[in-house]
Amino acid sequence: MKNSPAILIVTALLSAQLTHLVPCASAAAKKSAPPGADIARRSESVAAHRSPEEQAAHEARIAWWREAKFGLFIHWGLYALPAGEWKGKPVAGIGEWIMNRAKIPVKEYEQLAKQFNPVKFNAEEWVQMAEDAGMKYIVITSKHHDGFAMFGSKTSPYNIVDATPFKRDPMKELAAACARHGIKFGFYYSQAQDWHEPNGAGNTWDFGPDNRKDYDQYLRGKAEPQVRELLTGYGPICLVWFDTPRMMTPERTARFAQLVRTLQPNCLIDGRLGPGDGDYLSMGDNKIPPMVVPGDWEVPATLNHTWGFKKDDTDWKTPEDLTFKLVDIVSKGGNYLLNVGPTAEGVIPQASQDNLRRVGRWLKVNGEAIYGARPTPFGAELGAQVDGRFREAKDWRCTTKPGKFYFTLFTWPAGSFQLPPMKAKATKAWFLGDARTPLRLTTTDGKTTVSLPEKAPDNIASVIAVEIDVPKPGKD
Ligand code: JFZ
Repeated sequence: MKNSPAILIVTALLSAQLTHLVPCASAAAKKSAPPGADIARRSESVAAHRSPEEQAAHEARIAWWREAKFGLFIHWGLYALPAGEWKGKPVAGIGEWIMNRAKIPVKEYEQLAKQFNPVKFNAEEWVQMAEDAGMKYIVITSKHHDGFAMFGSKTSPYNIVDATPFKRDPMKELAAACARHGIKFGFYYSQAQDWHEPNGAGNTWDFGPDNRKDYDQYLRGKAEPQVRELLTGYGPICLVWFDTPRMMTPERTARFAQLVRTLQPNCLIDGRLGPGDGDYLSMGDNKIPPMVVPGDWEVPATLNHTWGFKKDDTDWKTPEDLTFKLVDIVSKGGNYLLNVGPTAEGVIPQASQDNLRRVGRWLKVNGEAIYGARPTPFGAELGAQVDGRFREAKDWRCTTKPGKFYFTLFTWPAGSFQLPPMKAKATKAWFLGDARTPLRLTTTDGKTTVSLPEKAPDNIASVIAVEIDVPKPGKD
């Protein structure tokens, strides 16, 4: 098991409390930029502009999120009705973009509201599913780019209470269900693009180019008042997930940030509001960095290939793949925000539910390796540079807690698992879910191996917990 110097340098950037876990290989001089270095720089720059007071406030409000690791994203809106098809023809691309992709005029798209009647919607069931999946927070589209508010808005009649036969406010029901289940509740809000409004960004087919619009009229007249409504009418909001910051100058960004910080100081702001002011970096959709990334960051991701429901997209990621991605992301220091796209009837597709619940069953046994866990101090297990390209390795991942390492094995080794080189001494090992059966540790020539049974105890991935004796600072 070799530790590439580049990987060790990224590892060394981790917080001071982890430094005692850095493996013993010497941090050799950096030869070329390690994979993921650009992302690491971006992540660090998120925090760079904060004053000490802002940094302290940020630390306080993000503490729960750092523990949570796994959240449910929900993309739900009028686009669930066409479900990827317009006038009998499939429309390529993500489902919630159908108005834009098919250049549907506002007057036509608006008509969808009259048919939107999700009678099977049940907030309790949705939140129960998130809980079963082991997810700790929910972020739902309160208004996507199509401009339709999925909450009862006084700012615009183009909303689910006033414009549909449904007449209920599902956001109120979800907020209440989340409170009952102890799950944090947050809103996605498309602050910049609003294809329904003449002065919102994005709708060039009805309203002409964005640079001729009175953008601030839209921001002040709709987006800002709606964000205010969301932060005053639904109890504690854990997070506002802004998106696609088109034309968001620092000044416009600051207006939204001010709103959030004033109305709900504990509410997080994601990384897509505009320049500055976010609490964490939002990675590109479905983009998992190759390396450990310092700072706070999240990967928003789909279960198939769309966010909003599309009837033809049944290409689901498997529970095995989802579990790997969750562990992979946590071992690199991030959060996983995984999306479902409910139907126009208000039902989360069964395959999404099944696959998420399977991950939840794995977490019931192995969650100790995930919630509140810190990234790997190693790195060689993530992959290596081969012929100038990064080749990912997928055999195992490591997460940590004070005094403990968790090795999640996705490939079952024959007989034993050799621990990567480390300063700390491994004193005890066991499988999560079977803490009373110790696994034998053998050290020869400075290499420690854990003896394993022939068969993996978990069908998806087994986690070996290793207790370590951390060397005292000052001694090598
Ligand atoms: C945006 C939306 O346009 C999309 O509909 C969905 O809501 C998604 C979660 O976010 O799409 C993006 C935004 C940013 C990136 C990729 C897709 N990005 O930074 O790579």
